[in-house]
Amino acid sequence: MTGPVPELDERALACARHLRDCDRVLLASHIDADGLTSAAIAAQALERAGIPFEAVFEKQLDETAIADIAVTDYDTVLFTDFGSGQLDIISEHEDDGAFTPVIADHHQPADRDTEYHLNPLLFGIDGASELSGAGASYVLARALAELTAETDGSDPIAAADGGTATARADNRDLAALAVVGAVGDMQASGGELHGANEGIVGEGVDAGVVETGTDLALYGKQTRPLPKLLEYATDVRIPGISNDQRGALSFLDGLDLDLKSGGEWRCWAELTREEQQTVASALVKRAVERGVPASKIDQLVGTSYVLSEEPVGTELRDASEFSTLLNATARYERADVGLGVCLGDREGALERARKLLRNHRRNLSEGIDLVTEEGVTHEAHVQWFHAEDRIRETIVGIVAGMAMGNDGVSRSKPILAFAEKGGDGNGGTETDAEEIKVSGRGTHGLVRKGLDLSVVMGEASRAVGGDGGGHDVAAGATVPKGSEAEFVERADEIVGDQLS
Ligand SMILES: [Mn+2]
Repeated sequence: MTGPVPELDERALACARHLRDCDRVLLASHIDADGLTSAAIAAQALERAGIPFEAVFEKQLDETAIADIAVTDYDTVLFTDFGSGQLDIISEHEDDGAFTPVIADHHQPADRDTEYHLNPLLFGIDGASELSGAGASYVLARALAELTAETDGSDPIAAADGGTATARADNRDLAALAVVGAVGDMQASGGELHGANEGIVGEGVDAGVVETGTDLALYGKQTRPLPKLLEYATDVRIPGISNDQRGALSFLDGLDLDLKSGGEWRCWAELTREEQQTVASALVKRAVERGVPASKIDQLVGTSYVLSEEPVGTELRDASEFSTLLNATARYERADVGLGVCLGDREGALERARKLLRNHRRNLSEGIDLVTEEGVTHEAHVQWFHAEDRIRETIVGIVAGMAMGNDGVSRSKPILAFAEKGGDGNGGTETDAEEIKVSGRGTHGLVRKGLDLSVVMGEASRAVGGDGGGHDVAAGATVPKGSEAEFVERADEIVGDQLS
């Protein structure tokens, strides 16, 4: 077999052989866009291979979650998009004979290994930028199909009607979900996917489920009316258009194009190629005139990943809009809805997912209003606010990042945002939280000056009896209630050292 990632072939086949011989499997996956697409890929591969399974989702695969999995009477557990980092705990249960783990993950492995462990990092492939959890699951899915074909002695469905059916028979149709997972895990850097991910994109293109092209790199090409597409695009700030409703409208009005249909603004995806080119060149021209640096202007264009079998004008057609929709279901712990959308439920699940995304956007804007109205407290090197139970802990970090730059919220200091764990974000709920979630957000400019929030959040939280970590520009921690002031003091010191 030459799978999409040849380095992983042998291990993937070993994992697939073990799964094939199981009477049934428990599928456990992470709740985020990559975890949901991982589960959807694994679920379809298991189903097509005739292996019964049940799926469970966890926000965090901690000791308790693994113990809960161990007491089920499944002999084999397939972990997707997590499991590697928890191998120390998982292996203890394996040693006790609780279950055999099969792991398709891309995170840094703990200091133990196991036989059926499929992770790009074990084979010299970067798990942060070249292969996602969904990608690892896809490699496994391709291996499962390979075994099925061997057993049947042929490609039965392919023989009957070729084309798409071939893609289904060898699971290459699942490449579309793997691309959504990789994009959801922010693996498209510099506007495109790289390395092992490129191999998967290639299989998706061959299978007719993915189309790539050079296109405007703005979010919302399928679903946002043109003025909103331009107004909300703030990764590359174009003065007079970004964050400027009237500016965006007058820019479009100034083009010699008919961009409305039935009185409504059209979406980017509905424009002809010529119309798109006219808008894009006018946008670039405007950016140049307004002094946007060339390196920034380059970022206006990137590779688009289109799911060609999905209808034009829906979130599902664009990998980045699809992954945003999935993240919205994940943030509100509706993995069932996200999985349903991935598995093709285009009515109930899709409508519920859209509603979750609308609510999510409303929660974000209400959260930003709250922070802007109440303001933040400025220390020497950091600024902070405490949302208590008025902003949901799962979104307080995004709110903090988006509020930076608003009145009174500086972009020259990192921001720390506290929220009670377990709150619903509506206030007034009796959460009796013992634990407080802290999210830290910086800017890339601060990171270039030495800021590393993963260190700040990790050290400051451990100093007060909590724990945390993450990335240089964004990190999180959990601390005991009542330790917030001490946490801020420690964080302020560490940031001061980093930026000095
Ligand atoms: Mn992932």
